[in-house]
Order: sequence, then structure tokens, then C-alpha cells
Amino acid sequence: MSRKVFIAGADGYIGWTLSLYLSSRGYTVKGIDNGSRRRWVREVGGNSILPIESILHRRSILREEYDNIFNYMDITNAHSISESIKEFSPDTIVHLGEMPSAPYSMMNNTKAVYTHTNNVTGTLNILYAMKEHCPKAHLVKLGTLGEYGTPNIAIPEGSIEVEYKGRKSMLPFPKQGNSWYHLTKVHDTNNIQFACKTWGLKSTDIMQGVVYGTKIPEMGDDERLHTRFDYDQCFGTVINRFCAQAISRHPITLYGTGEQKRGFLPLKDSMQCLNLAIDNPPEDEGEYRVFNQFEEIYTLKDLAYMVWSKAQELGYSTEIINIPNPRTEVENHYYKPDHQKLLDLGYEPTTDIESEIEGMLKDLEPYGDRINPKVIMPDITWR
Ligand code: USQ
Repeated sequence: MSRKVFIAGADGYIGWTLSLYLSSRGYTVKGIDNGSRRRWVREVGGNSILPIESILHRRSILREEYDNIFNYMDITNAHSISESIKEFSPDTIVHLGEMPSAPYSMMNNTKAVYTHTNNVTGTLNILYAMKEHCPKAHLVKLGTLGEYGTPNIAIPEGSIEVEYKGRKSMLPFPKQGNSWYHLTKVHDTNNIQFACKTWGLKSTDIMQGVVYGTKIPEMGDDERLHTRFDYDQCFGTVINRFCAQAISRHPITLYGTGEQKRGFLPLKDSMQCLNLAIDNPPEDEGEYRVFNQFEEIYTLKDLAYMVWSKAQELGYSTEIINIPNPRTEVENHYYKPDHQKLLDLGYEPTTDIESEIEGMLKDLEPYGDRINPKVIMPDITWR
């Protein structure tokens, strides 16, 4: 099925990968990005371990190889977004264009306000552009499993039946985001639900877990197609960081006891799931639905051990250290989000995480000297 897909945030870890994934499958893609991820990472002293092309080169790749579009654009500029969406007239909008780091948002007052302004404004601009120019399109919005926090009950995909004082109602599951960043996603969720109800828009809010991985098969060994791979305390997600630490023989940094549980999925599964959401839009006008998107739940200490032992096998000797948790988060907790809807649509999970980790270590190996050990230890705290 070929669709016209507008991707906001097409230069990011997931955005660039999705642009290639859909382009190689014949979708008509228009990506937009203003390169802010590159600036945020530079600002915190980080860099992508895998070398990546400039936005200009990425633009040429999409145009010359797939006849697709990649424009430089700031999502907080309402006029530009509106005109761009009007001109392209997409049937799907995938919104990945947000500041994605919890620690970055917790740095100080300025960063908290910036994160809220950037994320909430961008989503509102997209909602207004959809209302004006493509009200029948489907918004696939990247939310996060972190919107729910870690409640002591199972987490449904969307609503929960509540009985109170003898009456029952289906209500949105309570959100307890654990950083200013996670809370911006909660605000987006409320705004999107309101827009669907009020204007009849259709949306899938993806509550995605922590993504890991260096590449997808569509990238092959072509360096020009690399997506970024961050490892600093703000923009490196936990498995990616553990692999970078192992490669540079830095101790693997478990925050607190490491008993924390999270939902994880490899980058290629994230692509498969987003593709399923795109190909299977909600049927009804005004429909807002939630997918919990992850493959499996792991404790952090099990992951640290998996990375440590694969690294040992490959000749990288390192150690696992427990450091005082810089975040305020529950460490020993129940965690059971439902995740049936994507499986019902045909999602086939990658189940061999250890092979994935081995592949990541091997992919990173040639670029190990690009790692700056000074940006690995965390110094941003929640308190
Ligand atoms: N952690 C460590 N050691 C590290 C880094 C992190 O133990 O060196 C721990 C954290 O304390 C946390 C867990 O690993 O308990 C996950 O941390 P993370 O930085 O990988 O993930 P998080 O801050 O939750 O955010 C990431 C993405 C975000 C996405 C979210 C999905 O940056 O954009 O929304 O994963 S979820 O975690 O399910 O909310």
C-alpha cells in the first residue's frame, strides 16, 4: 500500500530511519527537520558514534534515490508547517519532531520551558495544519510509555474502566510522567484527544518504550545511510549507552539498584510497528487510539549483564557499577503494560535481544575512537 507520509523530525534517530524505511518501500515521503537534535547533542558535549551525513546530503539521498523530499523547517513555526502540509497534502503525518531527553529537560528552568514550548507548540501546529488542510489524514504521534509512570497495576492501551460511588465509566488511564520531558508528551496526548473529539481528526498515539540498535537491514553497510547513535547522559538511551560504554571500556553505569523495569524494542521493530500503524489507520472520524509499542520488558541490571557478557566474548573487558541514581524514580516496582494491538495487526517481534546487542557492539567497534568518555557519567540530577 503506498501512502503519502509527512514526517516531522526526519533527521533524528528514528526519523531518518523511518524516512529510509518507508522510501525503500515505495512510500511518498516528505520529511522536515531543523537540525535541532544535532545542536542539542553538541550542546551537552556529545556526538553520534556512527558518523552521519549532513542534512543537505540526506536531502540529496532522499531526492536522488527515491524522488522524495526533505526540507529544512522548524516545527514551532506555525506558518511554515501549515504551508508545507497544505502543499504536500499527506494522508499520514508521523510526528517525531520533539525534544526527546528526560535529563535535558531536567537541567534547569530554561530547559524545562524550552522542552514544553518546543514539544507542545509543535504538536499544536500540526493539529491546526491538519484541521485546515487535511482533516481526513491520520496523525501517528510518538508518545512514550513513560507517560504512564510505574503504577502498581497493569497498564491498558488507552482507557480503563473505573467504578466510583456505584457508577462506571471508561476513562483515560492516569498519566504520571517522571520528567518535564515525559510530561510534555502527556500534554500532547490531552491536546490530541481534544482535537480528535472536537474536530473529528484521527490519531494513533504511540506509547513507545526505550529503543535500541545501530541500524536496520535497509541501511546495509552503506555509511551514508547511518542513523545517529548517541551515548551521552542526555541523548543516549540506556542499552545504546551500555554498548558504547563497553566498547570504550568504560564501566557500565547502572543507576541505583538497576531493578527498574522498562519496555524495550529494537530500532527495526520500531519501524515495523510504525509502518503497521501507518498502514492501518483508525476507521472512524474523530477516533483517537493508543498503541503500547514495545517488544519485551527487562530490568536494567539484566540488560547490563547481557551487554557485559557479550562484550567479554568480543574481548572488551569492562565492569558494571551501581552509581547513585541521578533521577527520582521508583527502582523496585511492578510493571505490566498491555501490548496486544500491534500484535493483532501482525507485528512480529524480534525476540533475540542478545544477538541484537552483539550486532550493535560489532557495528560500533570501528568507530570506538569517536567516543568522548567525558560525557558518559551523569551529572544532571532530578533534585
Ligand atoms: N539508566 C541507567 N543507566 C544509564 C542510563 C539510564 O541505569 O546510563 C536508567 C534510567 O535511570 C532509567 C532507564 O535506564 O530508569 C531508562 O533510561 P533512558 O535514558 O534509556 O530512557 P528514558 O529517559 O526513559 O527516555 C527514553 C527516550 C525517550 C522515550 C523513553 C521511553 O529518551 O525519548 O520516551 O525512553 S520510556 O522509557 O518507556 O518512557
